[in-house]
Amino acid sequence: MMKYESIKKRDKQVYGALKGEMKRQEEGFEMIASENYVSIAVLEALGTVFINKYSEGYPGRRYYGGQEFTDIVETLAIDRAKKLFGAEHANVQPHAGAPANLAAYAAILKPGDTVLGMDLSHGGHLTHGHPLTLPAQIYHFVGYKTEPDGTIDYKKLEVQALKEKPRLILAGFSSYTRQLDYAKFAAIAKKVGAYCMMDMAHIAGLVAGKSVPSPVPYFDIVTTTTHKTLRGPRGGMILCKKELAKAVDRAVFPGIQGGPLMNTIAAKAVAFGEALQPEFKKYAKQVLKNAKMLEKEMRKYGAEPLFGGTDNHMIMLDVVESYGISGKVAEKLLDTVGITVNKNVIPDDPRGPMDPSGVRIGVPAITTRGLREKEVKVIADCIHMTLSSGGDTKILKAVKIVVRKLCHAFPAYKK
Ligand code: DSN
Repeated sequence: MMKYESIKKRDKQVYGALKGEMKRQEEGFEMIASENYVSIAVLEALGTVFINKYSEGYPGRRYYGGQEFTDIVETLAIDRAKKLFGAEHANVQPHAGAPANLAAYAAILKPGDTVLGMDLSHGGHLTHGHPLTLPAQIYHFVGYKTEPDGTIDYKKLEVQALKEKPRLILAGFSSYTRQLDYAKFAAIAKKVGAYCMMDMAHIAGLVAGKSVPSPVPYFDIVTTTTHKTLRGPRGGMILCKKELAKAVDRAVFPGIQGGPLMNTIAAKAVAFGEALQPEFKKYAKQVLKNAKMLEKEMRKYGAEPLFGGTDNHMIMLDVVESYGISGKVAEKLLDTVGITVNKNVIPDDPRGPMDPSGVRIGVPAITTRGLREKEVKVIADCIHMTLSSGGDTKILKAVKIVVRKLCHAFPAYKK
C-alpha cells in the first residue's frame, strides 16, 4: 500500500485523516452499492503530473499548447471506452455522473422539454428529475414507477409516454435491482418520437464484464460514472450514436465544463484497459453471484429483498418491515460493526430521505477484495445479527470481531 511520505512530512492534519480513512477502508466492508476499490495503477494515475495541464478542447483540437501527451491519454481513454462498450462515440471528459447527465440533456433538449424518468423513490437518481436539481429547473420531469412486484409495466409506461409526449425517455437507476427491458424502452421512445437515454452508472462494470446485457445498442445516449462497478476513478462519461457526437461534445465543452481533469482521464484510460482484460469478466460474474447469495441469505432470515430480488450488484431491504428499525438506525448499527451501507428510500416511502425505511447493500467492493459466496454467507449472518441485535453491545462487539477477522483475511490493498 502507498506510504504517502511527502504528505506525512508536509501536512500532519491531512495525513492523519488519510491514515484514518485507509484504516477504515481496510478494517471494514464497504457495501455501499456505488463504491469500489480502484487498483494501485488507477491510484497512481490520479496522482500524476497530468493534473498540472489545462486541455480545453478535444484531442487534436485544443485551445492551449503542449498537448502531445494529454492527447495520447485522452485518445486512449476514448478508444478503450468505445471498444469496451461497443460505442460509436465516447466523451470521457465529464467530471462526474451529474455533469454527464446535465450535458447529455443539454445536447438533445430545449428548456421546458418533457423528460420521462424513473421516480426517485422507485430507484431513480437525483439527476433524473429531483425538484431541487438544476435539470429539474430547466426541463419538465415526469416520473414513472415500478409495480408492487418490482417490475416495470411497459404497457403502462407506453400509455404514460403517449400522454406526456416526452422529448426524452430516461432509463437507469441508483437503487433498482432488476434487469430493464432495453428494447421496450427504445420501442416506446420510437413510438412517441422521443430520444432514449440510459444512465448505466451503477451497472457499467457489469456491462463491461458482460455479466448483464448492454444498453448501448438500444439507446441514443448512455451516460455513466467511471467508478462504481466499473472500478475506475471517480468521474463521468457519455457514450452516444455518432449522429449525436458533435452535440454531446459541445454540451460537455464548452457547454457545461472548462478544462478537463487530465489526471482523471489518464486514470480512466488505465481503468478501461483493466476492464478489457479477461479477469474483469470473472469479477463481473462473481459480483452477480455474490449479490444473489446475499439475496438468498437475507430471504432465509425473513428479510425479503425489495423488487422481488436482484439481477445486479445490490439488494434493497425494507428494514422497517423486516427488523422494525429505520434505515438510519440500520445504517448506524452496521457502521458500528464495520459494515458500511447507506440508508435509502423505498418505493413511495412514507418516511423522509434522512431517515427512510430502507437500506441499500451492494457487493462490488467486497468482490474486488476477493470474497465469494462462502464469505458472503458470513456477511449476511453479520448483517442479520446486527439488524436484529436491538443495539445489544455484546452482540455488536462479537459481530465486529468476525467482520474484522474476515477483513484481515481479504485485504483491499496488499501490504
Ligand atoms: N451517489 C451515487 C449512488 O450512491 O448511487 C449516485 O450518484
